[in-house]
Amino acid sequence: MSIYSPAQDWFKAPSGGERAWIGLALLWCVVLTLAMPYWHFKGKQNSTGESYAVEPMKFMERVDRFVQTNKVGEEMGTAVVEPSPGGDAYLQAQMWRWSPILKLRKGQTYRLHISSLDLQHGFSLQPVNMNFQVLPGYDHVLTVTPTEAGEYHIICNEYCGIGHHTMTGKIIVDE
Ligand SMILES: [Cu+2]
Repeated sequence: MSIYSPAQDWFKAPSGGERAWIGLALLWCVVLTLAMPYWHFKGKQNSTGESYAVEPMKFMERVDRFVQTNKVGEEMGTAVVEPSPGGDAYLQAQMWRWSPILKLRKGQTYRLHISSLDLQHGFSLQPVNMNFQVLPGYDHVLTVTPTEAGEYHIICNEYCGIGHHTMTGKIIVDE
């Protein structure tokens, strides 16, 4: 309860500049609301939302099988794996590493399966700045076609504990 009650006629309808700004803000709300579904369907770097339920241990088994069949090398204890063009590629997130290192070919399309073994992580691909949530229990499939050769770095952009800042990975794209 306030000390003084407000005057009975406290409400003054907005007018002039105030009215214009309210209208502008409202219009912008409408534009952004429409932009969300539009971009979901038209944005070229969006996920199609393709995802499947998967038990973390089952996903780990698939990743292991993928690594065993397609391994081409090793870098600092992490397997370097080259999936067949047009095929499936797997990327596993866990505290606090991304594995394996993927070797892709420019212009080829891959089905990239991403999931986490423990808790929520954030897949952030640099320097192109593509970001996706990585959740345990979900196999999130991204259809990717690298358009430029080079080395891309993956960082975790979802705080996941004491070693979060060391959680980095790599994708190599060859010509
Ligand atoms: Cu993480």
